[in-house]
Amino acid sequence: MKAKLVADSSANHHTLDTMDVTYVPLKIITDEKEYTDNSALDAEEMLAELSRCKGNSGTACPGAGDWLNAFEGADTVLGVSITSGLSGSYNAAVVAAEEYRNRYPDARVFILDTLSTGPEMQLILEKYHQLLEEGKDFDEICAEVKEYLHHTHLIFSLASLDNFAKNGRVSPAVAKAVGILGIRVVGRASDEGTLESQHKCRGEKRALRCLVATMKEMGYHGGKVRITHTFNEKGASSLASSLKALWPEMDLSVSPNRGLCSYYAEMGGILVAFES
Ligand code: X90
Repeated sequence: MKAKLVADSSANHHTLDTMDVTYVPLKIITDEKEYTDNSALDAEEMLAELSRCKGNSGTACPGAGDWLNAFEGADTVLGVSITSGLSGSYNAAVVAAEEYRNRYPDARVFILDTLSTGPEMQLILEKYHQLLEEGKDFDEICAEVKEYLHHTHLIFSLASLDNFAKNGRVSPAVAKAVGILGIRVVGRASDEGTLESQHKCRGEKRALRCLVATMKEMGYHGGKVRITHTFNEKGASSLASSLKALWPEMDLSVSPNRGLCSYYAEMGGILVAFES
């Protein structure tokens, strides 16, 4: 079996021990320039250019053709996408899956709509990898990963929702309340796969405490945690230390957001995916 793991770039390009992941890039687009969210993108430079650029900006999901190219060469495709509640990426992947099966009738393709993004997609990729290593067959893997998604969650602390509002992915009223200096919005990916703002916190310290409390409320009890951040190593490490103090045995990693998540989470943003 030649199995391939495929994800759109909102999963933040991370590596697995013994297997490659093929990433399908989203794009970040301004009046002046188009950024492709691949491994060559310099996200810091992109954010600096975006903050200087007065005009509009937005994003675009991959097309079916991009997903199709990524599937090429596999007889089994295990894919994962950003939430269909905010992006067309999942739909494009489903169209591509259909076309791939037409081209190669023996091929098996499964795409999971995470109703989430970023580090929660990382947890899913790790789960696919684990199940393959355990020698599970295609149907078992699909069933188990769907079940796993009931036990993974995404919460966040963001200092700005400007880019969400600009793209009509959150209401202007919600975005405005966060724009105030020093205010962080803490919330989660809703069951529908949209942004749900839950608390406004004054200052990062309070926001980080709020994240820990939210994890406990949502049933975290020592499972895996994946933290990603947009140029906020300090905040992410401080959160990691607070968690380690409570659950010393936990499996935790901290890594940077890449292009797409950096664009929406903006400077200082922290995303936390965890198992319940
Ligand atoms: O198709 C496109 O153009 C991409 C649209 C993506 C919109 C959402 C990106 C979210 C990035 C920000 C914080 C977490 C929010 C969670 C909501 C599910 C990460």
